[in-house]
Amino acid sequence: VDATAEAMPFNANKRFEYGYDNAHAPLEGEGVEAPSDDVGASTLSEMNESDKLGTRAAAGEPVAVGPLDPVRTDATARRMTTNQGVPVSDNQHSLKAGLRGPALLKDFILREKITHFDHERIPERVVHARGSGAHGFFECYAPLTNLTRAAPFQAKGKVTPVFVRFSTVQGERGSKDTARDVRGFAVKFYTDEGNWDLVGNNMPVFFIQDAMKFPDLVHAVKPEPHHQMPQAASAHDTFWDFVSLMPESTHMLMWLMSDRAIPRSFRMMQGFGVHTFRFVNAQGESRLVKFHWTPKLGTHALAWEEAVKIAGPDPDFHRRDLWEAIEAGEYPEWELGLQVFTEEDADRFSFDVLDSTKIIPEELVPVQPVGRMVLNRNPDNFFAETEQVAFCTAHVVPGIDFTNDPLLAGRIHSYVDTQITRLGGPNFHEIPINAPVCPVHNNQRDGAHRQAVHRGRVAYEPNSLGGGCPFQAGAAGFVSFPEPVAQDELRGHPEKFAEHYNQATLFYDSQSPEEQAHIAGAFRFELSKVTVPAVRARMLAGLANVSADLAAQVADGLGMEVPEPMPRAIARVPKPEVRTSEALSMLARPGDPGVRTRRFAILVADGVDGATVEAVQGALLDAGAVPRLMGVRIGVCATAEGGELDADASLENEPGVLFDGIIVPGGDGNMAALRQDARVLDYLKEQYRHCKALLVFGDGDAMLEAAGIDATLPDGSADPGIVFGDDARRAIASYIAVAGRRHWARETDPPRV
Ligand code: HDE
Repeated sequence: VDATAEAMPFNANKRFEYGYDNAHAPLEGEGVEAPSDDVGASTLSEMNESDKLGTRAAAGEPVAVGPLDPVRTDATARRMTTNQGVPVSDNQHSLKAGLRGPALLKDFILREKITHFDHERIPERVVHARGSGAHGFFECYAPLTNLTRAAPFQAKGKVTPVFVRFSTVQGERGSKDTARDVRGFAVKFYTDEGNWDLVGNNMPVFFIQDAMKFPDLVHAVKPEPHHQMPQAASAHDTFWDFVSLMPESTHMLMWLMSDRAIPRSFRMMQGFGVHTFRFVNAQGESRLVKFHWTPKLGTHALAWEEAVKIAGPDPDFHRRDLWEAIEAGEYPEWELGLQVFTEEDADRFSFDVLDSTKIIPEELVPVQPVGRMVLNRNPDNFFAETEQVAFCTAHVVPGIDFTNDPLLAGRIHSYVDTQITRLGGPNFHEIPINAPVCPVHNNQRDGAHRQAVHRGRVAYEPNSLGGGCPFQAGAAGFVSFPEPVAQDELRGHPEKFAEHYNQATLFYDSQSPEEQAHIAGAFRFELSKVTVPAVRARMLAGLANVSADLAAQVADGLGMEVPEPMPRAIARVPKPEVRTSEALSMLARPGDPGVRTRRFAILVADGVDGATVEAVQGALLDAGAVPRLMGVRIGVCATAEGGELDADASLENEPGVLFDGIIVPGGDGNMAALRQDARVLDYLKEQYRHCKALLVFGDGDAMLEAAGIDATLPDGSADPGIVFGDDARRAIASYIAVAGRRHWARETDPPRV
């Protein structure tokens, strides 16, 4: 019998069932040859050299591949064993008393396999359950020694390995990526002085001011407890009931109802540390600081209807996008910026910097770039890395300290605490993805699943039997900033915390008309899902304090009147320093609006003009975009010139919502097959509705007409997002110039097409 996989289109270990062999036991010697010993290999990964381990950073980028190497395993050319290392001879059959007899209890191999399987799930994160991670590095632009002694900022060009996890908040582990939601943006810096976790979000503010309200918020937004609906959605009664009773959430609601809550990609969203943190330098001097991550590709969003439709064909849309970009060597990059200010500056602001529902407008404290972060390696194993990574706000390093933000205080407790349940004990710091890259020595001992083998009899301090080790680091260690506290213990909050609307107004007033329309549309959609009219009315009363215009639009969309504005909690409303801020509008600061890494569908069918396809494909590839040939079905189609093209995807397996742009090449009456396919018309309509750019050759204008698409904007001017390919070369160039952004000007409410 030829045992090569190609020659045996069946389970080679069950060959007897296919008449090759009558034996029910493995052939003698089969599956038990000892692998040749790798002389000199000292780690599992060295013994298991394979291509997978070759996915390393380019030269000069010393990322965190080193510390994980000893635990990376690869089964290539290895025999199968039990968890105890016992070679397994037959992985197909349980041990039985006779071929038709009962299975035997002593089959430890079956029992080990099933027992392990029975326990292979761990609890999902109570929030941020759905996420995707990647490895990379942070590189410092210039030393910040005057501000902080934190290790990553000590020298120009210093590189610190990082692991980053992006997430949605409300949905369960398997929920859709494109829900309207806040995105988590958690960065673990493996510094020389221990791990620093900057556990942020893609929005710079939060719903609540005090950790005391966090369980209430999460219970309100998660699926309702009686029937566990809806999944990964805030559009339901309990969420709006809660937030309408918590006016402090109004500012965050503006962000959540904006397009920031439906990012185009994890690679195209900002990140924020949210709280005010503290930097402390070697002299013990302190400055207050806010952290900002700005994506190199710019901040871009989906259209709401598109986000809803993507959730069907590709619930993994963001996970896939991140994975594919890194595999393709298109490493996502962010710049880290800081807002640095003093306590005296903070005292002068009209808001409290300890209040996480407030930003510090960039007009008051500019953001200074201090370094960049590049993600350049996908995890080897989702569970081992992305699922087991444990971010904790309590993980700070010398030079970084907390402020008295009452939301942060609760987080410092919560993250460590939650890992004890999720990861099954207090030793989660030893799981390879969580382990620091610097040595760890203390007298903490034992606990479930201890990995370290502590030598000697001393596990206390002071000691003389162990030479006094490990010894305290003194001033070289983490020294808490000696912030004076001289107040009575009490429950409550400072006066400025009671101002809830100024910055919600600032946010709304800083948006472009298109962005404002999307915010109004999102409130309308969400509140239309609220079944209790009094909750809708209460929310409208809150919005009336933000903007009369917004409240009126939302009320109109719900068929309601705008009620009296909700009474304000603060007697004298402080005057805001800033009325509009460009930094708050994604469209005002789109960053790079190019086509790099964007996905394009080129429709093909028999009779397609092959030369056009080739030209478009080549130009898109040159621009760093990802063109896909989209057929009525996958496989070969004939070009007008008599050549052949191989369609990568079909209208059925990759619907148009998964693409940033669409190209209809000419040829044979624009490919008769496509014109007869109703899905093509839907495809074109959706591209148009979601304001993406279209490039149409030949008599494709007839196809647009059939789809009801008008190439003029509501104001009568030509739609710059629809390019006609009369002169192929010029058309392709002008298409690429406009195809990286959305053409919102064509949007009407309700849609025309
Ligand atoms: Fe979290 N949060 N959070 N959070 N959070 C968790 O920790 C919590 C808050 C954020 O990819 C949990 O390991 C409290 C703000 C991210 O693994 C938990 C409060 C911000 C992630 C927890 C907040 C965040 C979490 C759940 C209010 C932005 C995912 C599992 C006092 C600055 C990290 C876990 C990852 C995860 C608690 C508020 C961001 C329960 C008590 C504000 C990105 O510990």
